[in-house]
Amino acid sequence: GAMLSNARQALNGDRVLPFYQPKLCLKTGKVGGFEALLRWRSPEGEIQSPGSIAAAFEDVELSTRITNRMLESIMRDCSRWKSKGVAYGRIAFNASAPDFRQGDFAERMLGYISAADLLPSRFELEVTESVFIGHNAERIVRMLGTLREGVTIALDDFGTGYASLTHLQQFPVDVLKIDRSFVSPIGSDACSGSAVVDAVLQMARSLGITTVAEGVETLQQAEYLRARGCDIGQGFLFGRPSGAGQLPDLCGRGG
Ligand code: G
Ligand code: G
Ligand code: NA
Ligand code: MN
Repeated sequence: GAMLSNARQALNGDRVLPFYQPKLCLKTGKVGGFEALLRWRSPEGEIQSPGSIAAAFEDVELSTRITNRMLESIMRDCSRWKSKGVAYGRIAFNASAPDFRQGDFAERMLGYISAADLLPSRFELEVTESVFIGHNAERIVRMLGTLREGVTIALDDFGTGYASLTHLQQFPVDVLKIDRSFVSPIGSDACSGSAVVDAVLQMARSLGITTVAEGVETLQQAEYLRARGCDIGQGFLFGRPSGAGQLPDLCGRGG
């Protein structure tokens, strides 16, 4: 389809790049890191969102190429920031289910990090629950275990799709990202608070899992989440995804 051919042409033309969106500690208001989000440039030079090539994330060959390309660019950016003393914190990147079909996925991710002479603890892998569906669970647990020698593992879009508490028990995750569809209604006329968000925060706390709220757009949402112990916020209130060049302005210095 058009999505796959757009993705292939963007990869072949070196028109795939990471944008970075800040993640803030809700307690201190400090930037603790960023999520790297794919963008691609159309042949006319316009920046496009990944929705327009989403089918590529379901394809083994293309999702592998995309993840590799993103990691190469992320490592290049991080090396530059490190040499300039930019305190970029921890960088999250995304992988999709087909990436895990490659037996050496975990080693490859760690390889990119060590080749750039960076620490695994500076990186976080975001996966959705689809990674856990229809695959050999033992194999996935082993891969996540290998990565987890340093890399933080986050469960993305939590509460949508296959959301199952079984997954939390079976798969080792450090972070839950509460999907934006639960955060957005908070503070609207119809919704002063969110029982689902409250319950997820409470459950995560008792499991010792760090929580991130996605899609935070208002001060009221940020304050609601902070008051209930949500650790980290991400959303347009704190900053939109932007090119690597903008990142140093959002960071402190010295690490
Ligand atoms: O940035 P935007 O909201 O348009 O992202 C749309 C979707 O694409 C999100 O679900 C996001 O998780 C996903 N996405 C963004 N970047 C990457 C990436 O590098 N790899 C994978 N697998 N998914 C990504
Ligand atoms: O699935 P994932 O959570 O990775 O998707 C993140 C996507 O959500 C990114 O494409 C990003 O552009 C988008 N996004 C980030 N913050 C906000 C926000 O505050 N509001 C909305 N509507 N979208 C956001
Ligand atoms: Na994500
Ligand atoms: Mn998400």
